[in-house]
Amino acid sequence: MTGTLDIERLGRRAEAMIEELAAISEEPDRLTRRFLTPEHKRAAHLVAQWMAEATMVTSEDALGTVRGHYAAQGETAGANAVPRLLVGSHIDTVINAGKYDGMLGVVAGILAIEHFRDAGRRFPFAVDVLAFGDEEGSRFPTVLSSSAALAGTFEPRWLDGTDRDGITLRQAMQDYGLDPGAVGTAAMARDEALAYVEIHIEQGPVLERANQPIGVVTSIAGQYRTRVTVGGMAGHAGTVPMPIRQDALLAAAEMALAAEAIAKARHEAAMVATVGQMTINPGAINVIPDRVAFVLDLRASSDAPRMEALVLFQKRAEAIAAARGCTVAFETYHDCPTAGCAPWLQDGLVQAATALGIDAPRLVSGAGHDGQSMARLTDFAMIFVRCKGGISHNPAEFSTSADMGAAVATLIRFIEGFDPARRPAG
Ligand code: HGY
Ligand code: MN
Ligand code: MN
Repeated sequence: MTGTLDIERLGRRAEAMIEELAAISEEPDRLTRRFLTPEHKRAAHLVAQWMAEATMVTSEDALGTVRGHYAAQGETAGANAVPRLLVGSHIDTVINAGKYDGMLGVVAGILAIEHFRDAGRRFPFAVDVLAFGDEEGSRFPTVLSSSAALAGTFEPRWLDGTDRDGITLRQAMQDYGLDPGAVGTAAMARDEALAYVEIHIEQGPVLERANQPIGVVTSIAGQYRTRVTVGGMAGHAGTVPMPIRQDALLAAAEMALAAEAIAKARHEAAMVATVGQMTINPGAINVIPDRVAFVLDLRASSDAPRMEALVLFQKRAEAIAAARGCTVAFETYHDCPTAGCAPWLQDGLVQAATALGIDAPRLVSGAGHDGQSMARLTDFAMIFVRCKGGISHNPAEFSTSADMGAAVATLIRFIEGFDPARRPAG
């Protein structure tokens, strides 16, 4: 062990670094930092600077992920295929975001390496700290794309997805200074990745209700993102009688309510359904909408009920469209299965917390995380940090420096005790 840890100081450092990142936004009066924007690049440069100061060798991969490499004991400069423990999270945000979602995990990894730098501590394995740029999927119709690239599961068709301004991911990558043709170079060899560990705010109320600063995640709920496009008939708001309207918006609204009813009926599967984004055409006050597109975000704690629910929703939506003389089309562009956290890593995190006198409960994550991508490459686990009122994806998102310090300290103890040989065979 590298001596006692100053948890309060670690927490204050985390808070200060998070504040610096929070000042980098596309919008003056709220935090929004989408993938491959100039603000993403500024945040990436700041994170790379912190990594370098912590004596990590920094690089940027083909998807813009910033990677900080803390060399293993005796590792020669430029050595290839060095087995490494991966630690990280994302630095992109939703629209009008909180400061902690994603950023905490990157900052925590950097603070852990800073601690080892100060203690002159190296390990038989390297440690890579990762700052992913597209976890939220708030710009392109992709989700978790940068961690997918590292895991080797990036899909070339994603390059043709466009943002709200019609810019393709391919073009945005080129504008950012990346080569879309080089995406494959981001993939890490399976035998290089020993495990992936992520610190993240809980984004829910469980730890606050249990009065615990941190928890250990058992699994991450699977999720669909399905674009629903409803076609109707434009008409004059003043002259078309109600019974003969083909109003695409009202059909879409009824479909959203159907999704809500389906999710409420499957509460035993912790099912949740959300429509957070909707476009209405032509969008004129006095014109009956003729085309409405929305995205259904559908999640559950296991995959079977989630699949059943999507089929049921599509049936109900088709019936609603038919009854209103409208059409409906579906495109599921994100289908991420439930991902289980490796028990041996969970146990390592619980032991690390226990060594600090913290009794970390285990809990499920309803929110998605880069760990779902990384699960396709290696075993993964997560530490959750209590957040005020469980509020997230909201500027009111808040975690205390003491709780963040406890999470960073737990990560430090986990890395010190990490032994890849404990990974179960097979
Ligand atoms: O949507 C999610 O669960 C995550 O915040 N991307
Ligand atoms: Mn988020
Ligand atoms: Mn997140």
